[in-house]
Amino acid sequence: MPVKIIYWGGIKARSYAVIALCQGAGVEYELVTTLPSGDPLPWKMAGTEIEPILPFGQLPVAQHNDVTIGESLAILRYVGRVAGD
Ligand SMILES: N[C@@H](CCC(=O)N[C@@H](CS)C(=O)NCC(=O)O)C(=O)O
Repeated sequence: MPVKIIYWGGIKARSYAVIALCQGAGVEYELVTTLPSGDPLPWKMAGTEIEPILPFGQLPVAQHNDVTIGESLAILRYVGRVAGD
């Protein structure tokens, strides 16, 4: 099952390192983009339909099997473990 990476569409920003690690380590992933609320900036996740699944109310979030992880550094660590580190 691929690691699902959820992030805003159009920019990579904090999802970039996660995507790069998946690619470099050969971990299958699926990028799922979502739209933030509020235009113009600052974009906020509060009030969006996916807010309930965000552990800390922010993106990126990763989902894999029955695990949902917030915080990009924690996601990197998780992907490292999936890769066998
Ligand atoms: N420390 C967090 C920061 C996450 C963060 O700032 N996410 C921003 C997008 S880059 C966000 O979700 N902003 C919308 C909000 O705060 O509602 C991480 O590294 O994952």
